[in-house]
Amino acid sequence: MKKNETIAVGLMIAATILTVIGIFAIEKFRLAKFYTLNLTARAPENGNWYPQEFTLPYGQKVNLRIRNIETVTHGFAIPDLKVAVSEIKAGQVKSVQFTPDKKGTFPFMCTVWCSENHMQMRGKITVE
Ligand SMILES: [Cu+2]
Repeated sequence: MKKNETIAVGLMIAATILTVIGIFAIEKFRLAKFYTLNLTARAPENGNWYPQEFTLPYGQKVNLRIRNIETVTHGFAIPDLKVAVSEIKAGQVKSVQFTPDKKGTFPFMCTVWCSENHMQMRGKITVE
């Protein structure tokens, strides 16, 4: 009886560990199919978006990770591709997934009034 209980507890622990590993593996596999791009949000006086110009693959799923390294809130939008992240708070990282469905060069910009240079907080995305 004692031995069976030990086996049962062992199996439960193993099942729990395998479930957790499985969830991470599925998430990793899901995101592996995405073209990932890391974007840093900074007000123009602190260097502006980095990178300020980049290229995305047409028709492929994109995972855009935006990191706000500042002490003010920023926003993000690519109006031509109908992509927007309303608020990225100080220190936050936000991810947005989309598929670029138009070729060309499009502006992207900050959508939150973040500094007196806010209107210059913009960049260019080329989809090809
Ligand atoms: Cu901003």
